[in-house]
Amino acid sequence: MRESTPKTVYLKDYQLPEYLIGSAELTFVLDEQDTRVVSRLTMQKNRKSLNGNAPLVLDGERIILESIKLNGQKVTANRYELTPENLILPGAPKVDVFTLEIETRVNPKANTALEGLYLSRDMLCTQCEAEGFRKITYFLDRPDVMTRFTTTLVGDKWSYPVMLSNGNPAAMGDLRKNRHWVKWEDPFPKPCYLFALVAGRLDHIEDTHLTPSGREVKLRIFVERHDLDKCAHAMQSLKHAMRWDEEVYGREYDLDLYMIVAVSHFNMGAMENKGLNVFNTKYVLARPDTATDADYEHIEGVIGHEYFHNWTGNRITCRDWFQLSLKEGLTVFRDQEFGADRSSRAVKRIEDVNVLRTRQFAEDAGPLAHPVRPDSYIEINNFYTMTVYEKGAEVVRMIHTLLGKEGFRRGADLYFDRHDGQAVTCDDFIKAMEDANGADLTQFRRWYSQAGTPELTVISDYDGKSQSLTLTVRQSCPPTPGQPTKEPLHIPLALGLIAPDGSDYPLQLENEAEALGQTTRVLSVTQLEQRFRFVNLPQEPVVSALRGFSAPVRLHQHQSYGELAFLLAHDSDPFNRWDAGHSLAGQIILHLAEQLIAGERPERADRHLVEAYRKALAQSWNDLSYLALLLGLPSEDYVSALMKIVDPDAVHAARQMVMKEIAQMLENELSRLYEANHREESDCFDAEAIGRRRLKNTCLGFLAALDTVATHQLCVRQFRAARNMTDQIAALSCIVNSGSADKGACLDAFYQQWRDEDLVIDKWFAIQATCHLPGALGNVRRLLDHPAFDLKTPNRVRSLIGAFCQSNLVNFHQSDGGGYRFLGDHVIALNAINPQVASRMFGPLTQWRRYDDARQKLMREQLQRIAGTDGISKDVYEVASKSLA
Ligand code: 0A1
Ligand code: ZN
Repeated sequence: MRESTPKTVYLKDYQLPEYLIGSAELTFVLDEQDTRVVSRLTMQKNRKSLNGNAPLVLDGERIILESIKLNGQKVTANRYELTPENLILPGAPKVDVFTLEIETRVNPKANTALEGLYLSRDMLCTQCEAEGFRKITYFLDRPDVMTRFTTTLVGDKWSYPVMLSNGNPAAMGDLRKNRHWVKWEDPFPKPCYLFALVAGRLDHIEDTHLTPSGREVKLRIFVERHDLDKCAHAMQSLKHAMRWDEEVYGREYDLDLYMIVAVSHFNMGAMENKGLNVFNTKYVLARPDTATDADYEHIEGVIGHEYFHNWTGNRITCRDWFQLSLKEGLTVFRDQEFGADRSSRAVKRIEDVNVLRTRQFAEDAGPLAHPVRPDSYIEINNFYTMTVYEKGAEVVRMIHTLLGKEGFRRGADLYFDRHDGQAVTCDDFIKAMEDANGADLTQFRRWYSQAGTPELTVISDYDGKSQSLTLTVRQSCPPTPGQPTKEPLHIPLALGLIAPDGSDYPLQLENEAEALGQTTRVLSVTQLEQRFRFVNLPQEPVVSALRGFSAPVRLHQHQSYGELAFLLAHDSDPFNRWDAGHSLAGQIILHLAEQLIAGERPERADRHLVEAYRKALAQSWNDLSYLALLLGLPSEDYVSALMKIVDPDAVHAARQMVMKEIAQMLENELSRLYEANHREESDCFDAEAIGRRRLKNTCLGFLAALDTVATHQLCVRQFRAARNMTDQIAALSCIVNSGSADKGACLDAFYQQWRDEDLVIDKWFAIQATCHLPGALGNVRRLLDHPAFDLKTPNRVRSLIGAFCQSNLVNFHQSDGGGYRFLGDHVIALNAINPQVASRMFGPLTQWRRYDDARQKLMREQLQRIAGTDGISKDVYEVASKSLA
């Protein structure tokens, strides 16, 4: 166990910083194992802080202190105090403004946690968010201390020909012994979490962007030489993102240079460091033969996300880490909208909601549930969550829905004007939205402070005589840790009413003189129970509620299979149309699973689904990606979420049954559609080609469920002929999950073809890790010994261990607890190597309360084992202890 319980940090304890750092001149003498850092800080007492005579407490961890000077005078060891986490000067400096010069050393190579300054292959790089800067040098490591940074990098020309930091290059020169130096200046004050440096043997591609105000910005993407041919899409994405932010938000970039570096060892997706984004290679590198259409889309999304942070995050940053969603929720909302504008809005919305409903809803219902603005944490790295990011984005989206597009833009303009250059709170954001619109969001603010997914029940009552429909809407929110009771929320409920002929009724509420022609209305639900009466409805309508998923709630509505099939056929709201089909399929699978659990042997699934699919297949569609989504069955996660006690075996078996039945009943239609959309193309990336591939591979997935020699041949044919990764990997996945005799040969061929492309080899691991056939765990264990596997590379860990535990429910939850032990082993191993990756890995175990007694016991055993680990990190301790509480 830990020697001491890690301490909890509370939002209510926030205090202004007692000292500020106006400027920091940093010099790094780079070395793989012994980098010297000289930091010259211009500091001052913070006049706004009450306690002007407080001791100076700097943050710093795992660094070797060489010397300190205060105003040029050496500070001797008896005049400072060193703890594992701080450097303390007990007596406050006598003057208000002073300089502090601190010399320290760090070992990047020993830094397997990948936080602070570390080595990725032979490249030196940094990750400072949230609290990594304190692992580089002593500093006031908090986001409300904003500093002007100047960085000089000194290094060997052969090892570090390229040396980058934030801002603009200011000077450079040669030194003796084949060494050189470069000086970077960032004119924008920033918190130290946005500091970055990168040094190594890097190549780059370059482009330019002309801003509306006429400035030319140089854009550079740095990668290792062999990856230069995989940067074009990232560059295009960046240019699109820059244009989009100019057009939609009127915001342009503010430095002369924008740099992106791709590194292969990275804990997360990417990081928005000012002027120098550091990216996981996964979100930069793409070539048609190495990356799937989904990869292309994710790259555009993440490039956009990091670029948009320049305004929402960097120019205006967070006062403290409790406000993380101020920048993340808003920036995710911005990247989602960018994606929607760049491709199909409906498809994008469905994908985003799918992630929210399966993953964020589970988080919100589990032991780690927390509000969008958490009020306490042990380790802030544990709060880069689905709730802060995705639910945070939904909260911003609801403001957009309530204020409308123009109102939202007015609010954003005021927010940027009012707070540029400041570190602010979520409340400041809402205030700007209110002030710009004369709106009152008092009740709405509860979305930031209340955890848990609200339940919204909609009951409709049609009265033929008065031709009116009364909707009774009720809201409630389940208790979450630390929040036993909740207040009602302000929920925007978008809805439509559909006539029996499939057309939308114009909507008229009882107190209105006439219908205004609108067919979707946003109702403001603010009370526990509320009634809305719609009039002028000659025939009973079908209610299409929560259109576009207008609020992150669980909707309860009594709908028959027939009504869902009707909505699937007619709803004019593309999200709800898809959702109706999804819900229909989900309920049918759930019903089958329940029959299996009860020991029945259901012969076939309800026919509503097959008939609805048959209808959909007979129509002609413009957006083939959308059709592919319409046909896709809900995930096992989605179905599991509908069960009181999850039975992973029953869910899997039921879903497979439905998959196979659809394939049997619609084999001709699916085969025809497959053939009609199958092309062996290598470099076609327009929406139509992407849609064709998505639809075709959805059809292939169904057909493969038949698991016959003919379908094996079909998959192998596609696998062998594929000239793009989307088709190749789709076919390989079908093969691996089938009884095909060619399985081993295809896996080997794939490995040989791609052995030099790390990101493709990640896919090779993931495909095997997610194989739903029996024996997958044994195979995953064997793959741990594969020469290409490495516990120190987060992408590899996620592709094998993460994929198995998070996306292979049936095998992870095998009843003997083998999957749980496997995860326990690796969380413990990773705890010592990389605590962030370790703690992000064991999400599945935290959900133990959703399973049967036997599984609960086995899962808890592993949590207890983890909690008892020697040398447990704060990250892992927090998740394990909260899960068990
Ligand atoms: N701010 C980044 C996410 C990020 C957070 C933490 C990291 O390391 C601990 C790295 C990246 C983003 O939202 O993209
Ligand atoms: Zn972000």
